[in-house]
Amino acid sequence: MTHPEWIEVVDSHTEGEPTRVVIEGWPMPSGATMSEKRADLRERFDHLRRAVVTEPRGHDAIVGALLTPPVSEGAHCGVVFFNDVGTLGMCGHGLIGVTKTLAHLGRLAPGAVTIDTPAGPVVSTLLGDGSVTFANVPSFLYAKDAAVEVPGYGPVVGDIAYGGNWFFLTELPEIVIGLPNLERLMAVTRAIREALWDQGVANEAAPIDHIELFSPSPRADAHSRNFVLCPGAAYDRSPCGTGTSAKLATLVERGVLKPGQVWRQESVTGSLFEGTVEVRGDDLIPHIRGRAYVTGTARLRFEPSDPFRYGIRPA
Ligand code: PYC
Repeated sequence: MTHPEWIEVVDSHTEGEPTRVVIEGWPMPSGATMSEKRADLRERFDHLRRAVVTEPRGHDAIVGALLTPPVSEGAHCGVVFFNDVGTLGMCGHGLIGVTKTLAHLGRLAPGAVTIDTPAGPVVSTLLGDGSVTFANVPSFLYAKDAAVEVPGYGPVVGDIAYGGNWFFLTELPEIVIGLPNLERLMAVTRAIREALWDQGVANEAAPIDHIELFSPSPRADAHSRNFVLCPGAAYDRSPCGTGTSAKLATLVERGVLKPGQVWRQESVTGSLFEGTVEVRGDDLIPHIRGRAYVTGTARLRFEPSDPFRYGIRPA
């Protein structure tokens, strides 16, 4: 195990959801592909994941981003995203945060760059007004109207879709999506996630670890409001970049949204992502636009005698 005494980070939030980009002090994971780098990070550096994003130096909602050398030709860099419980294939709000952070550090000028992720290369564009738009990995509706029996709530029907991570998307009109209702929203989405796993309602590749609820939005400029339970203990404060991608692919495949047509997704906190879908050959490529703001820079310290050097919760 490597035990760095400090790691430097830049913090930002994207439409309310925090990203912590590691810029120095974390040894590079090895691997010729981003999936191999992600696997190496899991195997050799899980203690650093916990140290950087969980308490006492972080909290459940932070998504960490470890920058790596690129693996595909012409790419600007690679990135492995991680959170309170593990790693992510892609992270939309995180990619917007990484892009703004690189610009803040003087490592990126306005324009488009390719960034490699374990889910595949994505193209991120820093726009003149400071917002960021990214072209995601191919996204798709995997299963329409999948049913699950949720203990305490009854049958729930929803779609299973991929947008760089796996999502179960549904509507529960009896539960209002809003900040005053967070406890109920967390409880029902956790219950759905557990029921999906217990009852084997699944895709073949990876567990469905994000649950996304939708309702109409009170905003005149938004098409929908969502609540997204992330894989660990947190909900997404932004509309979720990969979740909005999964939603857009679902809407296109259901014939509700046309390619190129704008969809504005509001989050439970009231923030907004704007998205469209591009058809590229057989693939649906979501384009998601949002804003991120740098909130701080820090040198996290890990004293050898600190009993919570690698987080409070055990591995
Ligand atoms: O924006 O894709 C996203 C995301 C995933 C988990 C938290 N945010």
